[in-house]
Amino acid sequence: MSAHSDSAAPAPVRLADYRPTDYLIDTVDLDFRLDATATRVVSRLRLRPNPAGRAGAPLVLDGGGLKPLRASLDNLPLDLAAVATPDRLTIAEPPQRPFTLEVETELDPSSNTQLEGLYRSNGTFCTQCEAEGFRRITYYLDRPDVMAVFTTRVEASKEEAPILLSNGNPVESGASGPGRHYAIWHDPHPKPCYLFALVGGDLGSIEEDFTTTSGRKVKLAIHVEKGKEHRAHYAMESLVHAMRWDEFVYGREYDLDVFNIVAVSDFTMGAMENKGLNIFNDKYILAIAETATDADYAHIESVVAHEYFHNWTGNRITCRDWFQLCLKEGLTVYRDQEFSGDQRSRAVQRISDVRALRAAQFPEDAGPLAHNVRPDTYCEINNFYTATIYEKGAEIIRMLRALIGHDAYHAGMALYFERFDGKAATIEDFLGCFAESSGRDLGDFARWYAQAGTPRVHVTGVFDAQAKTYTLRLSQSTPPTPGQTEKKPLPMPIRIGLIGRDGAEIPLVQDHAHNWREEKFGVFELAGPERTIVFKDVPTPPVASVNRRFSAAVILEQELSEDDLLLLMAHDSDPFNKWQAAQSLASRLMIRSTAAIRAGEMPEFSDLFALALADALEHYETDPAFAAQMAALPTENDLARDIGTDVDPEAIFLARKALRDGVGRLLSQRLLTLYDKLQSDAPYSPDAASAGRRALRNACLDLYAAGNHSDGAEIALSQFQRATNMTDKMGALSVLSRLPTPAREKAMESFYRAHCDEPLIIDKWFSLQATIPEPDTLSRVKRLTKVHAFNIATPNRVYALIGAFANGNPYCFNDVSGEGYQFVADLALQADGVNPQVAARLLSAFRSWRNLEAGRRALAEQALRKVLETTKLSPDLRDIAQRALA
Ligand code: B3K
Ligand code: ZN
Repeated sequence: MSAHSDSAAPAPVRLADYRPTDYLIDTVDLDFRLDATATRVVSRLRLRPNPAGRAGAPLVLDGGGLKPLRASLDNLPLDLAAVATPDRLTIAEPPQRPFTLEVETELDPSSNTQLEGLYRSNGTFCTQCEAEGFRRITYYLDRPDVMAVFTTRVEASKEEAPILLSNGNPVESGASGPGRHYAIWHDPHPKPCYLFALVGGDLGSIEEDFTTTSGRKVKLAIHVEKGKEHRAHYAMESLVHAMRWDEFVYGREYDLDVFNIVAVSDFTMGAMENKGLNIFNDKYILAIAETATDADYAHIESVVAHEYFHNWTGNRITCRDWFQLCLKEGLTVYRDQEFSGDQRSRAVQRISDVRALRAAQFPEDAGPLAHNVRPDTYCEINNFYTATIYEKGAEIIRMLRALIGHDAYHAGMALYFERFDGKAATIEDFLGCFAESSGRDLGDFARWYAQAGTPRVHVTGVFDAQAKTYTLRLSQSTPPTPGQTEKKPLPMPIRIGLIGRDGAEIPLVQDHAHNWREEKFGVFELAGPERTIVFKDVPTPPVASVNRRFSAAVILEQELSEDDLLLLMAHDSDPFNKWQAAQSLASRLMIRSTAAIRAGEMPEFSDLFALALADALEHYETDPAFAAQMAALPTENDLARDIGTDVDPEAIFLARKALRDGVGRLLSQRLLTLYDKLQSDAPYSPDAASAGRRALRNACLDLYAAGNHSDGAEIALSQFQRATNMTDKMGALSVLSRLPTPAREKAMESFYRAHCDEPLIIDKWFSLQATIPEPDTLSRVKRLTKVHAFNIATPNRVYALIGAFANGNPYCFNDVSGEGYQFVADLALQADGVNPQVAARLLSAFRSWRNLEAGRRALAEQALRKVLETTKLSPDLRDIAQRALA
């Protein structure tokens, strides 16, 4: 099982080439004898010719570096040498009737560092099969449209693995020879093999009983490293909330007698939705006040829900092929976002989702790695678990719902569940349900899936004092992306409000085309390249609040004066646009300062902005978490994106620092007062309201310290020393990390000493140090790669240290020497020998290299070329390097 295929890059796979398989698999019987280095797997497949396939075609099963021991067809032994290679098993002339194929393979889970297939994490046997990991366990038709009923027997040493789990329901268990035991699991729901899972280990568990609305009793269990059971309760609560929510909002019930979650420390992604047996990165399960921040709690709630929601959107209805990945991922992200919005503040949820979309998806869509939400072609499917598939995929569902309305949306979903349950579906199947439920032709809407790039919507408004009308002109265009020069207009919902100079909302009445739905909900459809909307009975020149709630996933270009933005900041009844106004104004100031700094002039400052911000923070009562969002000024990456070309990350850093420092200085007293007022002695609770107060308090400290270094450091140090929960501890340490004082190094050291045996906490320590915006951070990070706690084979460690440096420290990553680029490229190469998916993710940090100013651009290109020139690249890393440079 080598990480690299021997030959050159694999041939691209094309959506247009899809055809059904020639054979179907009805049932799979698996028998695992777990062993650290020599696990034996017997697979017995019941196959039959597919009526939709080619009669008499050879049967070709996928393998991934397998070691076959024997094979038989209908109990007659096959000549292994003739039929099997590590990557393929071929039966040239299979029977044209149902038949049984049995194959035994041997695996070495201990040496599997790719974390795909069967591997070990801290001694626990576990699996990860999506997208194509099952073929690393046994030969199979490893594609999502082959759905079979699985029965799995697992046998292991009783001492090493007292817990034996697989998909479905437990059927039987018992002793099997000296010191060994077994368990049999049966999953009645046909599924593709990417949803197969197995776990064997010595774990601690918590359990809970759940009864579905229709009365099915379900045993819920979460299994974690022994001694950490008490850290799994929040995840369990989240699971129960998610199960209730899916019953209530989508009418979806759980469908097995047990639901197991296992947390492991070595996991490439966040978690995996295997049927009845979710496997999680322990980062998204374990939390108590002393170890996890409020943000960690929120992530746990959303990831637990996300994986649970896949039971219907992904598992019961799966994807016909991997091009349809967004069918399950975009939809499930949308569902988890709505769930979190219902559990917490809707406005704050929307703001954080849009922040994430802009931070990860917009740059992808604007750079060399841009791709359709449903790609036409791929070389390495693992490189398509992207922000575009997930986050933009979710935005498309949100827009669909806004366009057709709540009722048609839910009627369409009900139809989808009914019609495609137990099937492997396509985007066309999905959209067809909504075309039917809404009576609309969704042909144009489907372009959202086929056209890459972020649309730009340009808005202008004209007030006619005589006629008392306000005319709003909207127009859209999408810039070209790699391989797609011609772009067509996309139907999109634009939510609009008009605000008078007094701050009051003006009712929306269209002058000619009266449309009660648009006027009532304020959602206007922009379907073609442009649209003009004339509002009547507008008494005074209004300010248009456009794309409220970020109703369309676009870049808005609206000419608003600074007065207009201040008005929206103070009065917009739409919290998203209130926040957006603050962001836009701050961004405008900092972008002007960036240009000034590059020209050798002084940065700008605006007292009015700072004072408006203070007002917003002080009016925090209704939603402190929202106020904390107001306080978080656009990041350096946000500014780089808004600037677009000829980006100078150092000037951006200085401009942003200047505004933050200025705000902190001007508002010193008010920030400090608020900081004190928000102090609480109540015991820690992770609920949204308490978390919001902590977030705002920490934001106040952060801004205060920006303008008052030595005082700020003192307060931060005292908060750090007194903190009884990780949120306040990290809040303080993060403030300290940006202040080059001896207190910082002392705090870092004491944090390390306190938590050195807790890898998930040390990850926070890695990330903080990797994001210090100072010239010697690179040497610090290099030093940290040598400490005992760092391990290139553990994805969490690599993301926490190297990922944070590459993505969260633009000042140092883009150092004018090019050393940041070299370092990240070298680390990606090192990681490639261990876990190619992690390596590919690291290298994606280069996705915006073309937007840099000429000097840095050349250095970034050099680093990428060096990667590409390396011999023995994994297909994953090669694919990213090639596309980034194309
Ligand atoms: N479906 C998994 C991701 C699998 C990653 C494969 N490389 C997690 C999720 O989206 O729920
Ligand atoms: Zn998912």
